[in-house]
Amino acid sequence: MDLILDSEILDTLNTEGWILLEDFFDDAELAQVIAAASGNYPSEEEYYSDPDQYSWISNDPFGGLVQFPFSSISLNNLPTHPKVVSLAEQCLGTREIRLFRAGLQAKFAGAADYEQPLHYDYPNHTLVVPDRGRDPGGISLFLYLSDVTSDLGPTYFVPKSKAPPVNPSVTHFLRDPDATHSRKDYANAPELYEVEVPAAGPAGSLLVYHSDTLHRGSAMTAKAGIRLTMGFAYGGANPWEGFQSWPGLGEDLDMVDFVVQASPRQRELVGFPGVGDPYWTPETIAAVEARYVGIDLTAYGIS
Ligand SMILES: O=C(O)CCC(=O)C(=O)O
Ligand SMILES: [Fe+2]
Repeated sequence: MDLILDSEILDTLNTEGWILLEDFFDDAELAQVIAAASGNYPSEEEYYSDPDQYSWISNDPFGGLVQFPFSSISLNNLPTHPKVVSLAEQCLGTREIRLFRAGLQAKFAGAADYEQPLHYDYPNHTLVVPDRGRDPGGISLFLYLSDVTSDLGPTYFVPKSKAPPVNPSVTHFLRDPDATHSRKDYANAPELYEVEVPAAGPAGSLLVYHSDTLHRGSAMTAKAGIRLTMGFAYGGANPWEGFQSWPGLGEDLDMVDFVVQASPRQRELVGFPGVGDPYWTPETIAAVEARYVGIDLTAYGIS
């Protein structure tokens, strides 16, 4: 396993529950990804000159979400980039991991209310509760494709050292001490908002946090401006964990393009049988080659 993080940073992730790594990719790689990602959205000038034309962005805080697979190979390869995979393996302490989800998200200041209550990500990434002593739990990541300044909606975190222990009965914590709510898994906890910290950082930063770290998306207070990120999540290769369904996208032509050019390890991260899996026989290799035109399955052959 390649070690991407030095032990001090890994300790910070484990004790505080989140880290922000600047300059994770080299400049040329990052520039290519930013250019491809930006193509999915109006520019700042285009949006603010006629916001009504882009109602898909403003009608809902997740309106600017475009989920994997994308129509660009450089974007498709990013969530399973070898450096990201090594990082995820190191953070989760195992090679037995899966990509749970990936998506580009653009938020435009003034377009929608991006404020969220403090929450954990695990309740919609696993059907049980992470047990970090015994299983790897999960991690969520955001690659910043634009500068995320304090007025452009940085994610806020309650460091684990200041957070209450996870109580699986409560997953969302509201700022207003008097807020009423009908869900029994919501609680009022204004004190947590006193100790939260923003994860602001320049384009190229990679935010990594545990699925049981309290965090929230925040309002964009700038008059204008775009926050562009790619978010993704990894966790254990278990049927009780996940988010998007990759087999359900099997007929999506962007998924087909991704699979054809991906490495065996990239394919494994979205659920393909790995090299050496008993699934692979001369017959199945021929059948999968027939399904995916142009795929090279040499690595799966019995040598
Ligand atoms: O967009 C963000 O900063 C965080 C979003 C988030 O935490 C979520 O949607 O679960
Ligand atoms: Fe979240």
